Amino acid sequence: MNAIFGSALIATLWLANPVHAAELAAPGPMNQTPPPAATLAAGFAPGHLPFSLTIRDELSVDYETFAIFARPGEQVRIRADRPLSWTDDMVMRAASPELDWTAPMQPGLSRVSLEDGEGHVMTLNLIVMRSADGDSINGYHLGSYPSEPYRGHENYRAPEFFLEVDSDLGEIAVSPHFRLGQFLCKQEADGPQYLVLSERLLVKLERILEAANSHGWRTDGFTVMSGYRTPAYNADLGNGENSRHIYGGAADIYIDVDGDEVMDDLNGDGVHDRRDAAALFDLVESLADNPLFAGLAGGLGEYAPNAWHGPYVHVDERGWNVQWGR
Ligand SMILES: [Ca+2]
Ligand SMILES: [Ca+2]
Repeated sequence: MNAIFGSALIATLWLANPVHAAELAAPGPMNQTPPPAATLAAGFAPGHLPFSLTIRDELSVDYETFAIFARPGEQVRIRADRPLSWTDDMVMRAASPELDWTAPMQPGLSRVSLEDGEGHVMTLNLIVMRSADGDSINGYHLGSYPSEPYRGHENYRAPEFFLEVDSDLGEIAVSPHFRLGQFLCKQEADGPQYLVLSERLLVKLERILEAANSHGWRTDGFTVMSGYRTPAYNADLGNGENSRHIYGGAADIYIDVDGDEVMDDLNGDGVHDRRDAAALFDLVESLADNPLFAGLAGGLGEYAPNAWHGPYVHVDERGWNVQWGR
């Protein structure tokens, strides 16, 4: 008797469930491409557009929001895969796939809208950086960068220009799910703070975030426990002088949807510990050969909790894969 009642109840619930109701509905028009259901977590908006840009001939971006950080006067080569119109406060350009931008000499933000003629818009935050003055910039202490780039790699050359960030600029989006202020050094400052930040790291973090949601960890972002570090701050932490953090190419991240400022229980075993960092590490490791991660190789480190921090994972975009922490 109970078994029959139970079956009836399950059947009732099954019919009332809107997911199943949707599955029973007639299919939509053939020209509507359904989202790849197996690859997207319900409710997560990855922020992709139907068009893409290639920035400086090396980084492909198809996000609704992105940022480019440029030296004063830099000629930034930007090519789109179709004609896009360009609009900002000062300039409107006719639609073209050639969107090269000459950075003004004055540091600061230019906000640009790129539109494809079909209503799809990319917001680009173009930020001109400020020149450093030796081991400081506008009174903000940086410390000393290594005089020679690590193993001769160009992306380990000491930066000469830095993003100047006040409280307003810290709030701007640099990609669909990350703000500039999340990457600031924890070093104290009286006035504006300064950092360098790799556009390639932003793409890598967005792709890991999308993969995390596909994996079933529903989250709209990562907590960036440590992003940019000045060489001085990095040295105080006791880190090696070639840390990818001092080049703005690394982020120590965890997932914290419940807001208690430590990594959530990703593996669902009821405790928050190193094994949750391991779960995130395993996910990032599994992406190494994914075509979406071509050109995004870098470091991957797993960290156990201690007295100062919870479990987390280090990711960077140094250009070759290396792992540590296990
Ligand atoms: Ca948490
Ligand atoms: Ca756990």
